[in-house]
Amino acid sequence: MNTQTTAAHVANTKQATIRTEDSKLKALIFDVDGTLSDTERDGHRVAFNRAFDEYGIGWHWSVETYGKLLEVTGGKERMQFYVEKFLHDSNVPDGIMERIPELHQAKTRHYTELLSTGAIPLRPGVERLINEARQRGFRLAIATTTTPENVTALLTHTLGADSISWFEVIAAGDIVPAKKPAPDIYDYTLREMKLSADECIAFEDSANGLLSTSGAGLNTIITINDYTRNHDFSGACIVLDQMGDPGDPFTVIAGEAYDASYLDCDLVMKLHQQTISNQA
Ligand code: XBP
Ligand code: MG
Repeated sequence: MNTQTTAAHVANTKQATIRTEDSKLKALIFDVDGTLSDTERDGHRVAFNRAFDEYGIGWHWSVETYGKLLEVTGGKERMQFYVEKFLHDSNVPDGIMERIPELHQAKTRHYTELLSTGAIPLRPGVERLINEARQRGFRLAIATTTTPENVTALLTHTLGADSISWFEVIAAGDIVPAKKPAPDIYDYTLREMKLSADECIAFEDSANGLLSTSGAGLNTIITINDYTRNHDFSGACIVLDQMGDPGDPFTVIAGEAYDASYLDCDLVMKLHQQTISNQA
C-alpha cells in the first residue's frame, strides 16, 4: 500500500466504526506480568525476597536491582542470571544452582499467597476490555513466561475463578523450551488456537515481550509500566501508558489512537486493520 492510500485508509478508519464481522481480527492474546497487572515490583520481587529469607541465603533484591534482573524472563532463569552476573564467586552459596528449582517453588508459594490477599489488582481498563471482547465474540488467550499457578491465582483473585475458562489457551511457564524474547510461547498459542498471526493481536508491556510477539508475526499493543517505559518499542501498533478507562484517559506515547481516550474493541480493531493493511 503506498503512502497516499495509507493516509486515505487511516482517515477512513478514523471515522468509521469497524463491524466485528468485517474485521479479520479473531482473537486477543494477553501477556500477564506488567500487562494485565503490575505484578513485578510489589508481587514477584517481594515473593523472591520472602523465599530468600525463608532459605536464609541473605539475598535481597531492591526495586532498582530487580529492574536490571528483568532483562531475563522467568524466575528460575532470573535467579541463575543473578548468580552468574551479580555475585562474586566468593558470595555464591554452595550448591545454590541445584537448589534453584526448590527456591523457585517457595517463591511461587509466596507469590500466590500475596495474590490471595488481593494486594495486586488488574491494571486500569483490563477488566473492561476483556468483558467487552467476550461480549463481542472475540477469542481470548494468554501467553506468558510466568508459572501457570501464578496466572490461575491472578485471574481467580481479580476476575473470579470462572474467568480461567474465558481463555481458551493459557500458555505459561516451562510449556515451551525457550521463554520470551523467543517467539515460542506465542507460536504455541497460535498453533493451539489454529489461527494465523494476522487474525490476532497481542498485548505486551516489555521489549522482551515485543520481540517475542514480533518473532511470531503478531501485531502488538504496548502498555508500558515503570520498569519498561524506556524500552525500545519500535514496530508496535501503538504504545500507551495504560489501557485507560472512561474518565481515566490513556496517554499515547507513540502511534495513532484515532481520537480515542481509552482502549476498547473498536480501537483494537482499527489498530489491527491499520497494521495488516500497512503490511499488505
Ligand atoms: C514475566 C516474567 C516472569 C515473572 C516471574 O515476563 O519474567 O518470569 O517475573 O515468573 P513476561 P516466574 O511478562 O514477559 O511474560 O517466577 O513464575 O517464572
Ligand atoms: Mg510482561
